[in-house]
Amino acid sequence: LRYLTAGETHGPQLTAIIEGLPSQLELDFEALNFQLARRQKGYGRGRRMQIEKDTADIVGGVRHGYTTGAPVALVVANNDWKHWTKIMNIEPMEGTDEEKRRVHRPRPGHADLNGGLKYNHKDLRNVLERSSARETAIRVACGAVARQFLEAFGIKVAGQVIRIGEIVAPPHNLPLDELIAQTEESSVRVVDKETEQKMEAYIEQIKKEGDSIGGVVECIIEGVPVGLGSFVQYDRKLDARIAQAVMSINAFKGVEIGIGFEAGELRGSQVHDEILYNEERGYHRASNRLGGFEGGMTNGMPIVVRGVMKPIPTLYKPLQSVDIDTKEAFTAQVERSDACAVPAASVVLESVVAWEVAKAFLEKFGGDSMDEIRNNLKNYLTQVEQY
Ligand code: EPS
Repeated sequence: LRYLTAGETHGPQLTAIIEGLPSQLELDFEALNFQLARRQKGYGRGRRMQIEKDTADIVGGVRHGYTTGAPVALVVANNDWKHWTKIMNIEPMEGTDEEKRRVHRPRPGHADLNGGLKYNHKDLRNVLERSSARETAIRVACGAVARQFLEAFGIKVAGQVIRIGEIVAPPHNLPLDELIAQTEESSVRVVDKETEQKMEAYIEQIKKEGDSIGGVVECIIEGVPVGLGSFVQYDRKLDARIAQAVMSINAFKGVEIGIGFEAGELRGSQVHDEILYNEERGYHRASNRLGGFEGGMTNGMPIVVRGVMKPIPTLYKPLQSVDIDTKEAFTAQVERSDACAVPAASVVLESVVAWEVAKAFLEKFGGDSMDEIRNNLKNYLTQVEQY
């Protein structure tokens, strides 16, 4: 299972091709678009999100509501494109730098300068158009397909915001369905209403000061069978693949599985999850500090992954940089930006983790149709039960 994406933030559309999906997967188009809408929400988003109303068009690989086994092609249109048709035209364009909206002032924290140097672009727009986090819209569309595949096997995906800047959400023990329902009602994807208010006020303050703020988001996946991924080779360890996927989300600077970095502060007896057995549940763990992974494999406990997002680098408060034409210092002017995109990043995290789990699931139980996969899973679960 794999996908590639193409498209620029102010181009006509984002495109993805998913290859390796089995046939007979029923796709719920409304549920797919619901995931795109979730990513657009969240307190702290800027003006661009008022322009976009993201929906995914499926233009290949699906017939009468079911996948055929052929590559699935997805398209998410950019509404903002109509304001950029000349500037983003694929045909050669005459005109001044101003008319072309040439960018020669790299923004600190963005891909602009490194990308310009690497690809030898004197117009940094050629870098920023593709490096923009707009691309996460199509990644969420792919993740939504993976999520529906997992749901067909009773696997559920949830997410929540753990921290925005100084404000931390208190821990809770809600069942997954409750967590999903309550975070959906929250402007910042937290359960606790007091925390929500504090986070909103905090984002307002940051915005007023012309600044931006990041945070920590968490993804939980329940119902995953034991034994996805493998210890036998570095690139088959599923926790490692998830880490790569999380770090590939724009602006993410770190990833943790389970208690993550806290494991470096605690003793072994405080970290490892004791093994229990009973008829009903079979083997399970007394706790889940290791976030569902031992030896690069799922252990049947919920997968718990956290990622940290840095503050968005486009600031109203000017930061110093150097003009690539004159080599002179300047302080950046900003047209529009999000002050905080952490709630949206929570949805992106869910999407990329769901994708990696779906991929590992298909590797283990792989078949060309949903029926074949169901049979493979059933045989394996019987084997595990009888172990
Ligand atoms: C982004 C900059 C902003 C964001 C954009 C990501 O876009 P613009 O430059 O058009 O104002 O709104 O995010 C999205 C469009 C989106 O769908 O999330 C950036 O530089 O990464």
